[in-house]
Amino acid sequence: MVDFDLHFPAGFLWGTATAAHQVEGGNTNNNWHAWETSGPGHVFENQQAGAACDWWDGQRYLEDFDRAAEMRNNAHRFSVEWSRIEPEPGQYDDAALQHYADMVSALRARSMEPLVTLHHFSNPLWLEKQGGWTNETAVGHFEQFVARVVEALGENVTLWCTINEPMVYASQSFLTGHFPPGKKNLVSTYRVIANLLRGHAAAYRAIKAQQPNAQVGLAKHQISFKVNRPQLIHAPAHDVIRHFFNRAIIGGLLTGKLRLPLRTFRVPEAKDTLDWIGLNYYYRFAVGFHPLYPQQFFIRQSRPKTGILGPESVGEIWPEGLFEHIRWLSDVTRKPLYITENGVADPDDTLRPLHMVRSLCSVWQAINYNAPVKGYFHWTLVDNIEWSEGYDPRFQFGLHTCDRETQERAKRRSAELYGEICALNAFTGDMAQRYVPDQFDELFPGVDVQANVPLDSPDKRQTNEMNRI
Ligand code: IFM
Repeated sequence: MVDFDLHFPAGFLWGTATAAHQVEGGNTNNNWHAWETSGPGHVFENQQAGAACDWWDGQRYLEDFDRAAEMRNNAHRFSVEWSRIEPEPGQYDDAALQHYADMVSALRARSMEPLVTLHHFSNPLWLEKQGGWTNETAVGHFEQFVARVVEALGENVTLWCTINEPMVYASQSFLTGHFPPGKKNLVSTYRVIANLLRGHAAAYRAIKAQQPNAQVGLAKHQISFKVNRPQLIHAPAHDVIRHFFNRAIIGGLLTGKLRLPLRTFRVPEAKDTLDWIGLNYYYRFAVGFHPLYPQQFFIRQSRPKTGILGPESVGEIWPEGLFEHIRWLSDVTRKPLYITENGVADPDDTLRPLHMVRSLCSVWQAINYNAPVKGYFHWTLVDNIEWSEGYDPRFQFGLHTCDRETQERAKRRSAELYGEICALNAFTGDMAQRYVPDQFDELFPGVDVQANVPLDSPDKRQTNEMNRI
């Protein structure tokens, strides 16, 4: 057996991430329900979230938190649903707030740290009717909502995520039209990005006013990009899209200036409003200049033709990209970093164990370059509704399956692997041998060189130390 351990720092948080609309069920007062029911063509096979994973009426979050505890998770990231807590402007539902307080207590009872997301794609219908985030009044509404949630959950939550994936939300809702309200308008996209940044800043201050010691951040989705050839022609397109998608918001948080292609917004209140930065990472795309895409600054993105390819609509699955994003985000923000989401859609669980290993090797490598990574939240705990992709089985991201008709769950093998990693706070050679034996040589090249050395040889141990990664 090859002997090595990749240890993670003491106190590292291990968890999974979920989002309210994707797991709760019965959310009928938000923009996503309106979108699902006003198709056709909005969601895969015109599906609706329905009961989802039944975390609301059936309180099945309790059994799923047990599953997380069984995986020896010491943290969980979930989001609160604005439309439940504030069903009409200024009217708060105490029972809904109590439900979330109960979820927090259930996590604490299982020795899990809650990380609470305040906005994860869904808006109350009343907000949507006012223009949603295109209207700057959303900022003040969000601030008041956040203050109410913080008051209700109190000191039991100290880790807050203001907004999940602002660039994904803005571009899917207002540029590609895949999310509600299904618009394709660059001016609105820009306005939404600026307002989300303002919303984050307002939420940051609202949280700090009540909890000066709270740790507040946001979850930033980063994409890896590969430049098409010839690079001389395509590199500028790459630089524009990388700046737009990966860097502009971060720049806004650091400088108070949101520099988007052809337009800069001044958002001075956003400066210095980060205690930590969250990284959501999934895919790599190939990008290049294309004369037929004027509405997208003449940029076309496609997936590279080689590598691990999941469903047609997503990019190349390239776990090693985590390293570059961790390095860049921690270098520029100089803040602690959480991997707030990372995972792979894989109904048969054939890719997930290797994906998890390659991802965590990348995280470990970044930590060994002194990146201050504090935790890892796998997306996701149980299969759930994947927004416009609905319940399409090709988009099952769960460590556990979830049959939405019967609500039965089953553990995938990768949940066993994750449980072992979390329990030991390390990934070991023994785990690699058992979970990804076929890929071992590819993952740890060089270990074979010593194949003839007796197992207990100190030389071999030393060589393996050197060959970690
Ligand atoms: O399911 C989503 C999640 O809501 C946001 N980040 C990406 C996940 C997988 O696509």
